[in-house]
Amino acid sequence: MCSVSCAAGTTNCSGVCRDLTTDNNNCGACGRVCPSGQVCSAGVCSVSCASGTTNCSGVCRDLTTDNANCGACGRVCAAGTVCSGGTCNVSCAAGTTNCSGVCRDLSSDNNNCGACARVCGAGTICSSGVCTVSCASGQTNCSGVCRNLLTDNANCGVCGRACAAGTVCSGGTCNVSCAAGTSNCSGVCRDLSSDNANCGACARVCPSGQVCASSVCTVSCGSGQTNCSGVCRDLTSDDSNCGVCGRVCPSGQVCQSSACVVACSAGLTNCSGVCRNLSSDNTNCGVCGRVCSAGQVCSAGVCSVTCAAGQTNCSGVCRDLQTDNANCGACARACSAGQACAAGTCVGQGALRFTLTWSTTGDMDLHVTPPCGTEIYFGRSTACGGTLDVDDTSQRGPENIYWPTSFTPGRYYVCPEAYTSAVANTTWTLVAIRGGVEVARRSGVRGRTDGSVVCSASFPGVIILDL
Ligand SMILES: [Ca+2]
Repeated sequence: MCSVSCAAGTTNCSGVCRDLTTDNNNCGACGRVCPSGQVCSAGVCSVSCASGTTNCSGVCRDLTTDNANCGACGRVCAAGTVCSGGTCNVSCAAGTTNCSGVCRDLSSDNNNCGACARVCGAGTICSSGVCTVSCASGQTNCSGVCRNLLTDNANCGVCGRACAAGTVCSGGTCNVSCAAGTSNCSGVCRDLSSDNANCGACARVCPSGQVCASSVCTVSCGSGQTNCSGVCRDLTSDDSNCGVCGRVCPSGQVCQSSACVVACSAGLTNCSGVCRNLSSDNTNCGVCGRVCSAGQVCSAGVCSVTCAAGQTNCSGVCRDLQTDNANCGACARACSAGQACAAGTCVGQGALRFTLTWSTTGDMDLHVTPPCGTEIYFGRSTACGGTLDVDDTSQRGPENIYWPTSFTPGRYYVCPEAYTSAVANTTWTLVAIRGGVEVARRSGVRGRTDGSVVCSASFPGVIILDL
């Protein structure tokens, strides 16, 4: 007799091959009909389609790979093309493989795991191209599919959290822009240096047999790189492939010299798994493990009998009271969370700050006009989400305006104003700190002492910053 041999992903239901994941009349099992008002999604009758699929006339479709609904319901790819990433192409995008005319992600497709038509058995899931009982490190089981929550726009941070239009998933949060080192390619953050489908530029696809290495398509990975499932990785520094392909460093750790180590913030060094300040740590002075002798202190990375100029001995440790958050202006005077120590004073830091200091005692003022157009200064301490939290009237600053949690990107006018004659022609310094990182530093003098000229493009010596 004639028998039916169904393609991978479909099941023989009384002689007809059905896709049990999406067929409303055979949902999850042959003959199981979804009630009126429900659709079959991932083999379950539901009131709405699962994350990653779209309801097209009552059937849940994956618009990224469905040749009959490519990018939009009803958009059919022409003969000779396949739907990949939501557009009809002559070949499948990197990371996917043409399996009988459909682009499949062999790394996560339970019906095409590691190879076309290789179906994972009951109780297993496809992770990194292997049927396993649980998802590999760095991936999370979202309704039976292993997802990378750091970059998946449909599962960003947690399963099912889809990023809104205009945002992309980067580092597990939906952002308006991609994190450093990645570029926004049609709404997905891509590493152009290593992405075979976006090599050196968005949508520049490496030919079959080639890989993207250092933003160039080549026949093999360059020196210092290793081919991990078709992507060139630097195993010495790749947090997702540390030492060997697929080894993901745990949260809080980074890959250094092929090993997952504790991630230290700027100015600190990992000494056997503990972050140390080598400039002031008496037991790790200059290098890890160098202990200063009794009677000595570590100052600027050198064991000395006294602290270097500009530093103060606080209980045997040399501190810079101008900048040390734990000893700001005086030993043991700690700034609060969300603050930074600037010129010996705790100031608001947050998402963005402008901090002004000057060289002679007196009253300078900081005026800032953010994109909203309302000036922030001593006469209006809060506007447009920004706040003047420190107004110095007698010393050398600081004077500080900051945005605690977020700020509006755009053009900022920053105006250092000499309020009294005592500070006319004093040298001022302005720093802009965005997200804890200094993005601008300017110095100058201000001769006029008329107090409160409106801060705009015509202000003498205005600092214009596009942030
Ligand atoms: Ca002032």
